[in-house]
Amino acid sequence: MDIAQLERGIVKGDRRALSRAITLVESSRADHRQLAAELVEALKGEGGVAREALRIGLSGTPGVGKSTFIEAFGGMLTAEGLRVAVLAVDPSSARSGGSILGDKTRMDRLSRDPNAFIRPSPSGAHLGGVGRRSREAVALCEAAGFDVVLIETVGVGQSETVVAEMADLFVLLLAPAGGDELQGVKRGIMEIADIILVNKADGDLKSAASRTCADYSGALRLLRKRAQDPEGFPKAMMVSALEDTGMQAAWQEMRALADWRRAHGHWDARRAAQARYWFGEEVRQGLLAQLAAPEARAAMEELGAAVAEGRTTPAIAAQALLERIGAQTGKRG
Ligand SMILES: Nc1nc2c(ncn2[C@@H]2O[C@H](COP(=O)(O)OP(=O)(O)OP(=O)(O)O)[C@@H](O)[C@H]2O)c(=O)[nH]1
Ligand SMILES: [Mg+2]
Repeated sequence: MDIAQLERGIVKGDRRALSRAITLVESSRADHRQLAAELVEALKGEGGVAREALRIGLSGTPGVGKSTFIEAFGGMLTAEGLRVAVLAVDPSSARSGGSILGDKTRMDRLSRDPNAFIRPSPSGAHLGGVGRRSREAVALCEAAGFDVVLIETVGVGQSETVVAEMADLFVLLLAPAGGDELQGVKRGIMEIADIILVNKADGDLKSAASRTCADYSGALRLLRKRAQDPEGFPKAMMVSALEDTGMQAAWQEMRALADWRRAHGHWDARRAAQARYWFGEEVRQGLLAQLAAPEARAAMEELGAAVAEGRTTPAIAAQALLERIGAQTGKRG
């Protein structure tokens, strides 16, 4: 694996090099991890404002219309001459074969568009690994010169938070609610949303979409004001991915918000805070990996037995274990 060659390919915008690099960052092999880390580090110099993509996190429950939306929205962007990358983050790996097939037909035009790059989520990964892989894949797309990177996730579990930590904007896609109940959107998700798009505002669903949009506009106004928002944000809007309506308006709002944040220092501040967050995550993941190593597990077993038999206390045994792991780290340099 020639990292320098991959790097040159990515900087030129070579899609095959980008694909291979993403495969590399998705690998869990230790030697691949090392190469991937080096590649991302090498490409960091290629960043800078000129190559900074707008990273948009997009979340929504299964069936809300994410794929259909990305097809319409992404198509609009490439028609404007922008290059668009689409990455999927799927911590559950519960995606059925049907869904992937569905994506192929729902993103048919975009997947054949030379200005678009679509990468489905890697399967069989736990959330900690998924976060790192996706974040590195985003960095690769950025270095490859994409103007917009869409990071899609199914709205289950904590994946929204993970995606929000790698996106400049977070968009929540909702479907029209039947009756007048608010959908079970968790407060935490509402609090990280920058724009709520009520999809399927078409045909019979239009009036329900309109009510849902009003409900969420109201709910958003009740949230605590955030420093990173100009007047009027976060906001709820209606779109129809199927009929391709509201896409321009949604894009205008996203750009307006991104421009305002850039002009007021929030853009850089957010990226800096995210870098710090991912540093902490790497450290935590690294420590967990150390605990999973055979020697650590053996020590855990041994000291655990000692605690169970009352030969020592949990606190003293834990100290002993952590010291042993610390000693190992020292030896490995
Ligand atoms: N009426 C209407 N139907 C839509 C719209 N967008 C998507 N749909 C339909 O909703 C269904 C689900 O759409 P998808 O785009 O596959 O939804 P998804 O969120 O990607 O679903 P998962 O990939 O399973 O999480 C499909 O039958 C779409 O045709 C819309 O704007 N209006
Ligand atoms: Mg989908």
